Amino acid sequence: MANKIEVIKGDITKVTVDAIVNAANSSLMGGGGVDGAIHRAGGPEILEECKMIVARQGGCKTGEAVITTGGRLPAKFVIHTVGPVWHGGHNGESEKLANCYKNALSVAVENNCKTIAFPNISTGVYGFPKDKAAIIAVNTVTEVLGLETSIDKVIFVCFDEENYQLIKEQIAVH
Ligand code: AR6
Repeated sequence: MANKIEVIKGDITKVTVDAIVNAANSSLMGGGGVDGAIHRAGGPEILEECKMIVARQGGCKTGEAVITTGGRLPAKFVIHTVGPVWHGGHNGESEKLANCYKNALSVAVENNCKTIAFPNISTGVYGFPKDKAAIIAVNTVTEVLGLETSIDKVIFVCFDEENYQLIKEQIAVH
């Protein structure tokens, strides 16, 4: 399974894969961080599809995932998931973060995506400790790859050096 997981340092909006994952918020109306970067680079089509999803189901709950076009991005799709806000760790944060990875990958499989890139969900504005988040991210993706044989590659795209090193360490453990 480990040979299907990669880590790179960089900007997820530049990565050519079937789907990139967005660390969104439950409004699905865009924001700062990676969410802002994805909407800026992908163009207005992504927000248009988010609006249709909101009209249909009223946003996206923490831990859940929805899919839109990739618009002008090199990726075909954007899978929007909503990470938990860190409140000290006794609020189900770890389980919610694991659900983000699980549900994003299920949506990817349902849409025949074989290559998927993830940012470090919740480790920016939402304040999830990066070391804990890296363990959950790599453990969860490894588990799913053991079950979902249709996925060829999962790439962690880390924007900062600390996340890059932490994810690299976790991949080495598996
Ligand atoms: N490519 C890859 N990773 C990035 C990029 C990029 N272009 N830009 C930032 N990151 P954050 P969150 C990394 O704050 O903590 C938004 O406003 C960043 O270094 O984007 O889940 C949403 O609308 C960090 O490691 O997401 C929500 O309101 C990681 O992406 C809220 O922030 C996540 O940081 C979500 O907060």
